Amino acid sequence: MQDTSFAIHPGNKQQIEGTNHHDIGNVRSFKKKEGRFVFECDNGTVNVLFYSDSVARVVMNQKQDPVLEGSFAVIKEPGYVDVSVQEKDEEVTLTAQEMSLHVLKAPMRITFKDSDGQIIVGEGKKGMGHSHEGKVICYKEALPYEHYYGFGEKTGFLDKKGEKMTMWNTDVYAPHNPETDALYQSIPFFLTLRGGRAHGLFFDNTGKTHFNMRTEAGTYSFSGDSGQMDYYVMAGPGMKEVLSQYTSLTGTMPLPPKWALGFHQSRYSYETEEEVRELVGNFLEKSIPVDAIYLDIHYMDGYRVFTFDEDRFPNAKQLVADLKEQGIRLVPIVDPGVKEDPEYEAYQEGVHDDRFCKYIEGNVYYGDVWPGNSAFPDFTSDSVQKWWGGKHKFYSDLGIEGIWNDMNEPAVFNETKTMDTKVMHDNNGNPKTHRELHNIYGLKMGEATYEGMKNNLEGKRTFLLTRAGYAGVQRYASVWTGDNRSFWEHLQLALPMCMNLGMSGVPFCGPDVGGFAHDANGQLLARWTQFGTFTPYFRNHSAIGTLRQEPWSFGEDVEANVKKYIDLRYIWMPHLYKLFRDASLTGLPVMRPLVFEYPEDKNTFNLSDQFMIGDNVIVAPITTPDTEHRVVYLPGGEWVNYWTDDIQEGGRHIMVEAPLDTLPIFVKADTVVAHGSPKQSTAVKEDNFQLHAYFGKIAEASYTIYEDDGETFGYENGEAFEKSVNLSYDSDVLTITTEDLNTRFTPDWSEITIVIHGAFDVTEAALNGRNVEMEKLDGGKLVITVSR
Ligand code: MIG
Repeated sequence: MQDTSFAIHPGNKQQIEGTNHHDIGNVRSFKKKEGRFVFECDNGTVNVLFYSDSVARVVMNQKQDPVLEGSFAVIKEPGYVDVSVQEKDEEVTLTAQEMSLHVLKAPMRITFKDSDGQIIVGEGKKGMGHSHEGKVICYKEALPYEHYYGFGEKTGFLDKKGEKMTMWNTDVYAPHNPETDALYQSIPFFLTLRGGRAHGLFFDNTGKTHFNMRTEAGTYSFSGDSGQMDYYVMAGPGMKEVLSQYTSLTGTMPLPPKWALGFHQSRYSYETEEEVRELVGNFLEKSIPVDAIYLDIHYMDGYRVFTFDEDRFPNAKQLVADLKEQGIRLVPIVDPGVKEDPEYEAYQEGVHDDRFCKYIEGNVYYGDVWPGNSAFPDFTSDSVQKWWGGKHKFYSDLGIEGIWNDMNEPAVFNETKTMDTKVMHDNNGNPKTHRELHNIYGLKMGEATYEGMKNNLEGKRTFLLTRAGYAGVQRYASVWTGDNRSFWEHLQLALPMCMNLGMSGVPFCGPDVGGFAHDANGQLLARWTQFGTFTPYFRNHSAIGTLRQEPWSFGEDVEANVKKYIDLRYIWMPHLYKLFRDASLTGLPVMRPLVFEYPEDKNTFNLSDQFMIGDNVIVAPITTPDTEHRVVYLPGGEWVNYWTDDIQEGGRHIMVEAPLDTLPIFVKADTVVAHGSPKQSTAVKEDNFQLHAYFGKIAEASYTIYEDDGETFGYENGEAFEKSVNLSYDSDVLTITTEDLNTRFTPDWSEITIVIHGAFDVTEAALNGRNVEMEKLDGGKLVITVSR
């Protein structure tokens, strides 16, 4: 009935939000207890804990003492933080180095301030509260000029001001549109930008949660249908600091194997071994790079996970080996549903060893998914984690190194689209209902899979792709944005969605290139592939029954266009790999909105149709049909058109020409990007490492090269190559200085080709104090080759 006008029947009165809850009331007592601060209030107990000088946690429980253990997202322990306490009649002040909490007593209201005494975020008329039904809510003061980013995987524009959002992992096949709310991922974290200053807020609640950023009344709120009010405030002061603080709590992405960064080809489904071999043959024959091919649900025997259908795939091991010879990995899909079949090993083991989700009464929960009636592993138990991870030996023994997790919201074919919320999760002996833990099912499946594969691969990095997740999912998996469609609107939608995932701690993300459902067309595929070149995750995928969408599916012109951009991905690979390495250390996203770099520039606040790669490259895809021009915003400074070397003065919008085979790209003047060469896959050795420096007014630029073997964890023991290169020029002399920072890994390439763009007057060059030869090309380009 929701799809007809019946949905707005006058009899359907909705409860007005916030009218039915009790305020936390007054503080009755305050004490310090074992490193935390305890406030007993009229309507609940509040604990405050510090995780660092700039991260504090507030937990409110209306029924019992706040539960501080057992977060699924946070892997950091509260730190020893020097906090000075001041108690007055009306207020308690807790002061750490970078942040202080001012707790008004009657009623309890918390204001967070920075070390200058400026308000980070405060509360006003309303603060924390709870309702009879066990809902918890918190209101914060909102200022008219602030902006919100993050919230994981949401449709709509970049800035979430004015939005109302729900977190409840949901399989949404219906076309995603601006009012599609809950999707596959739930990341209840956001950054607030307030007049150039930023702070973060993470609401760690694994049930259904709501964010109301419709701030007209001067407040925003976040609430949970179950669980505690449990949130962290990160003091910033910049957006980058906030993300580092958030990922210091929830973890950063491990450095993926390099092949995971290549171009991936998928289809629901490549159904037989022959089809896969033919597909690979096409890529090789056409010299289109590819690093991974996906096997969707048809590879299995009756959709039983940990099996291959032996008619369709008579020799999976040989297939995997032959593909690997060509530098291509096979990535099979693994869904959580285990077919109810007493003659099937995974089901037998699951029942026998009590691995499945059950009702409190002890009966196994069954839901209908691809294999029919199925049971669902209870990933909240460590023993199930081990069992499931170990089962992946089936794949690793075949030579498989990467896994694709789907349907792990979990999705079930029924009215509610998921598991019965009454199901009980074991949670290592601390049982909780599915209602309370729904949003972590995908995260915990990802953990089991990642850890299992990592263990099985004995020192090789694994790759996991997941559809569902919760805060912290970045520790295990990359995320694709689910079932989009081959609509231009969905290409547009993917930009802010991926940028906000990046600002939610998930740097490794991307949409299905070309669109999953609906028929693609050549122009859309070409433009979408251009965008995909610069999304951290780059996979072409399409649904059963839709037009084929492989690079050659729409004629030669489109094929050449698509190939140009897949090649470009490999040209940019050394730079992207370095940005992934940085992201794995700092938590800062590879793909980021301009506001992340230019938080003082109002033109960037809601800029949703262009993005940055790292801190110096702007990419402005074409996202509408038959369009060969677009406006690009360039922030203050000088920007170099990547294709023409033209220098543009920033701080303005410019009109850019973008014929069908052109993706507008701008590099910030006086910065460097690293390039390699196009190749069939990342398995092919790189023998043409280049640094491109774009000189502007400052005439100075630097870069730190990062390389490692791309497939083992050796880098964790320092087996990497790092070298800094500094370039500057003064009137007509170019000075290059290099420094080896780490040479414990030896790259495939032995020379670095330095290409300087915009060095018109240079007549001489010196490398570490000695004259070097240089080659002058047209257009102010200069080429110098230095040894590694
Ligand atoms: O449509 O496994 O989002 O990528 O191809 C339901 C089949 C199941 C949903 C995934 C999609 C995948 C498909 N799956």
